Amino acid sequence: MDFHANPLTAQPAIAPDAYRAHAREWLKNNLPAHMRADTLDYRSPTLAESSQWEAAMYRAGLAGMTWPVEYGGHGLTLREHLAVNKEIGALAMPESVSSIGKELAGPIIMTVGTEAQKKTFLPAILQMQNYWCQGFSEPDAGSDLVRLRTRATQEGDQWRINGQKIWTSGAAKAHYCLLLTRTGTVADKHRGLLMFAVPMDTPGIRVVPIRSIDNKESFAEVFFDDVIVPDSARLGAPDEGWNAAIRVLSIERATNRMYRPWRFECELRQLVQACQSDAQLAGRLTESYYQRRIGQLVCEIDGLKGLVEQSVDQLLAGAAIGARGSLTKLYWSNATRHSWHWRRKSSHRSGRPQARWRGVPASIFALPTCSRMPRLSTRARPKCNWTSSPSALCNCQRISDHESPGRKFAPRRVCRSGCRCGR
Ligand SMILES: Cc1cc2nc3c(=O)[nH]c(=O)nc-3n(CC(O)[C@H](O)[C@H](O)COP(=O)(O)OP(=O)(O)OC[C@H]3O[C@@H](n4cnc5c(N)ncnc54)[C@H](O)[C@@H]3O)c2cc1C
Repeated sequence: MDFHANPLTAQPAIAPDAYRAHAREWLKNNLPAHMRADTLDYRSPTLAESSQWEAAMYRAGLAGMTWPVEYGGHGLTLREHLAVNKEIGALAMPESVSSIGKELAGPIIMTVGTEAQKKTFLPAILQMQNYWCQGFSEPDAGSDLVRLRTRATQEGDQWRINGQKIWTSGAAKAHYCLLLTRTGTVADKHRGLLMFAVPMDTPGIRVVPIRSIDNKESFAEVFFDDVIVPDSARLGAPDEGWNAAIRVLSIERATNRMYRPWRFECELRQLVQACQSDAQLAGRLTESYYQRRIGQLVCEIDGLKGLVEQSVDQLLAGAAIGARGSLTKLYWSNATRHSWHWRRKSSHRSGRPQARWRGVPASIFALPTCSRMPRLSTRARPKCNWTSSPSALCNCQRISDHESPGRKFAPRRVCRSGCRCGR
């Protein structure tokens, strides 16, 4: 692959529209065919290929737009970031393999990191020289993050870390972990939390992959047994960990993967085109069921676009995003679910599952939602084994809302067969 840096990015003050046009042109000319999920040539890129591709995007000015020039960024604003993300969304290109570094670790290092940490980590993230994972969730501290127990104890000018994290995306390939720890007791709740940048090759760190229902190992449990890190690995002041974590989470909800609505739009367009080119599926498009589904998705996509644009306006005006960040995540989750549900249903009814939308990512089943769970599989579903015990949980830990929509915490019937049917 031959990637050329675009001279446009060296110019000051380009209008966002011109920047967007530059992004469109560059992506169109440089995205390898085998990385386009809407072509027959598509194959899942290797880590090295993704890394090479993202480094080239950075050199062309399509990553690190808002980061200061002294830390390797392009010194632009969220307007240009949004403009580029619209074009990234418009193409069926692979997800970033370094989004935790670029979109979570980078911004928080920029906010609370020391000058030495900024100079060390930020350019390396943009140049795809290191990957990050996010060590926040624990077995007993998920939504209620303040219950986390992973403990950091200061010993002179170093820290000893003991504990366990779970659902750590990309832990197996990560070079660094953005780790949230506790210096006091669990009773201290939001106080006594401390964040670190921990090298994943530090002795005492053990990564145990979690195999998800789609047979992938994108998550892991990460164990910390007497892990010693120097004080220079600390991100922010002791006791400032909660504020740093909240910043990370608000970035995650509001500005991370801003391209989502434009990507949904792209996928929906491809799906409709695929249906139109297939005699059996084309008929489905005239059915009111599918028309309602498409209409619903279009509304959700438009709503999500509006939220993203408003968040950018608010951030540029220096205002806090507040609840809009959570709303964006909720809209995104619902649109993801509805989109996959519709794909499954259309391919199942036609009897011709399309390669493009055959695999439902397991992660969508863990997304927050107010809608019903889609079925996990339309084929070879094992017979369910129902129980009426209100206290019983499904073996796959998923609570049924089939029989009692809206009462997810008090199901009347749950599946006990361990078939992972989602019911
Ligand atoms: C795709 C994906 C990637 C992830 N990657 C990472 C990662 O890299 N690093 C990381 O640290 N974590 C990661 N997570 C984990 C993450 O964000 C957890 O899903 C989150 O911490 C929730 O924890 P939990 O699974 O224990 O659910 P729980 O906290 O047990 O919640 C289960 C359900 O109960 C609901 N619930 C919980 N408390 C309440 C309440 N008080 N009132 C009403 N409803 C409630 C929740 O909304 C949810 O529906 C990832 C998750 C997903 C889906």
